Amino acid sequence: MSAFSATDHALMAHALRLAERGLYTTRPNPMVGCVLAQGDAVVGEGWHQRKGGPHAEVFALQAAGAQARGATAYVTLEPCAHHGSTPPCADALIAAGVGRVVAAMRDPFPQVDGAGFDALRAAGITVESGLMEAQARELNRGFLARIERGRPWLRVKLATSLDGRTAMASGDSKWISGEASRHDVQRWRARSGALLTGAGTVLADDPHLTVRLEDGSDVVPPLRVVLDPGLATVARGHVREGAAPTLYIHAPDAKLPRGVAFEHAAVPAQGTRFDLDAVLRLLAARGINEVQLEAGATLAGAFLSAGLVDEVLLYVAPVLLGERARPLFDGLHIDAMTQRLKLQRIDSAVVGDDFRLLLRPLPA
Ligand code: AOF
Ligand code: ZN
Repeated sequence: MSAFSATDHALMAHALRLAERGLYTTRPNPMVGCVLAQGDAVVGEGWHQRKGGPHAEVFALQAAGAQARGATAYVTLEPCAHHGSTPPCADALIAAGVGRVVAAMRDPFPQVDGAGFDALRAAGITVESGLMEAQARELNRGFLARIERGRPWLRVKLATSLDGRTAMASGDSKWISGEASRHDVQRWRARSGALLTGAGTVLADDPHLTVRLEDGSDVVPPLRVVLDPGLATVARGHVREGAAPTLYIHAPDAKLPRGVAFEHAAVPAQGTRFDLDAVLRLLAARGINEVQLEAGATLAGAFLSAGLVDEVLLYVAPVLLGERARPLFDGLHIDAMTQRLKLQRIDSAVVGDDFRLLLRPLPA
């Protein structure tokens, strides 16, 4: 393992920032950034924008032209070696005469997985990997979760009162968090490949589950997914309005309503309880990297109890709803401190009058 210079770090940090520009548009593909440099002078840069479009390296090579010869390529992911929507980036880097390739990480995608590095090395190019790998993995945590474990990254978004309540006993929850928080949620929706909810939330809140960004950013609309064992909500709700597609997941024995066209898939269930792991695997198989759950305490609790939650996005509003209101997570069955579920704080911020916490469950 070689030592990377300060210039290497700075240029990889720049490549990561470029990659991030694809946050709302590259899925199911990963975000990738590429910087071509002669010493510390950048001669070309690019990022992957959309599935089917050119990869990051291609944009950077185009910008660099003849200056790519002998340059170092900083890439946030191993250059591809396969003929997918585009020809292999490894070949393009070789053809351009690049002298050295520094990657943040190997690409676990089965058709690449080291083959990109091998091709570059076989052509006599110096290849180093692992620079700012933690940052690169964090950026593409959804893509990596899908490829490496066959399950998307699951984020549970919840708005809570100061006393940990998410809805009144009646189900009413409009509104706990403030307008600034509800606006902030849009950005987290925008990076999600799917927005998941339950039939109960469709009936109680009638959400649209669409993305509306005020700055007009380009967003690939997330798939809306409703867990509806008996297909009771198919004909109602805002969730089927607008440009985004909607998928209904139902129990195998559900009766399909007649006269309504809708996309659906069956997942094993015991009564009204789905096999939640199977739900997530189904979404991974459809190319979903990040799932954002926006539902009530029942589903949130079920996913958490099943150990399927990767992060909790929590908006804490300075209000009290009292003990008759609904909790954050139902069904945790914790009786002693030794059974307590710990979460790690990843980020905290003030959003309007609310607090925003990003937390990840810690292993028991
Ligand atoms: C790179 N540079 O900028 C990206 C890479 O068939 P495609 O074009 O959609 O390729 C998708 C796969 O290519 C994707 O799963 C990932 O392994 C890799 N993405 N590779 O060299 C890039 N976006
Ligand atoms: Zn490529």
